[in-house]
Amino acid sequence: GKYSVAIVGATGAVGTKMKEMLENSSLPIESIKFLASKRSAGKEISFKGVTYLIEELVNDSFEGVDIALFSAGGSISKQYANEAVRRGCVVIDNTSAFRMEKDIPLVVPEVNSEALKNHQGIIANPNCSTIQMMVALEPIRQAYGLDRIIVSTYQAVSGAGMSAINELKTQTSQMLAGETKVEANILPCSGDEKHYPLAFNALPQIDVFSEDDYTNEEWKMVNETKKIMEDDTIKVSATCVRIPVMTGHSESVYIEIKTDQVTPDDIKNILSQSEGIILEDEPKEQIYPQALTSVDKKEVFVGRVRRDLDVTTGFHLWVVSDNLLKGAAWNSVQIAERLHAMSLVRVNN
Ligand code: A2P
Ligand code: 11C
Repeated sequence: GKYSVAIVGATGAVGTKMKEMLENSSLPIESIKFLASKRSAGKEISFKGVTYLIEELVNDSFEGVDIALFSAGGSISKQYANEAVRRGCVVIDNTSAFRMEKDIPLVVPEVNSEALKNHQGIIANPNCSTIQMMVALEPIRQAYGLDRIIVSTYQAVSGAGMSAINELKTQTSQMLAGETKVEANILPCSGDEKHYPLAFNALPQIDVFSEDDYTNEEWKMVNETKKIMEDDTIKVSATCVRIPVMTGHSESVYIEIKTDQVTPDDIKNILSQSEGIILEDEPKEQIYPQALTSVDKKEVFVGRVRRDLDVTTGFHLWVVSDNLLKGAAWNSVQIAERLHAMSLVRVNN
């Protein structure tokens, strides 16, 4: 049959992209509704050339809905996801609300689609910076085993939502106009006490600080990796940094594999044949992944593949993807397409 679909947070940075991904999806859609806060209720939104009115999110919004894509923040997911499931709706949640819950699958389709089989109504979409790293590393792990990951990220402001995008735009134009002191009210993290300008800056804080002086964003990369790869023994450390880029997260990834005698060409060969990856790695031609050229693309771009100079099993890679697409909206819609293909669009397993 065809599905009734809802987007929760339809006016947001990710919600807007969810709509675009659904417009281009093979998922058979019978009807669709766009949910947001009271502030947006009644505003117009167009889908496949038809105009819809945004509706205020309430529990009964999910009556008769088969699939809901959530991206309105963790607290909204905690409040409404189970209400949706109770009404027979499968929830694909793009927030951190349920990711680490044991019985909730955390899915990157290229890596662990099989985990969808155990879903009980809610499926979690991983953090954007985790997703692109998983797509790049899973083929290498399959071929050679993976012992350790050390990653530093260069993350775009759109990951922090529409208000953060607007804050960076304002600060940038103020600084270009010669103002020396610009206001900061949102970044690095709306839930923290101090705020710093991102314009012409680099902020080594994404989300709030937690155990061992790592931030939550860094812990997400550690814990989600182990869950998605189903291996608690992989060593992972992360440093997450926000930079003044609009869209496209970049990552410097160092890995140690479990096999000797592997060359960078071996790794490039594997990556070039893997689902969801585009290898861009021609140093002589100055070809490598860039945030700007990743925008509006669904794939993960990998380049700068090279051996470590000291560790024989060590390699370095540069991994870039559109954080709003593969990092969020596309991964969620891709999960919906897989659920459909696997006949899993139902809440009772
Ligand atoms: P609204 O635009 O009506 O505030 P972003 O991540 O870009 O900041 O977007 C957040 C999304 O979550 C927006 O679509 C926003 O809708 C939605 N949202 C925020 N608070 C609520 C709420 N209380 N109920 C429903 N949707 C909400
Ligand atoms: C960022 N990765 O770039 C974050 C956004 O856990 O879903 C996604 C936060 C999350 O700010």
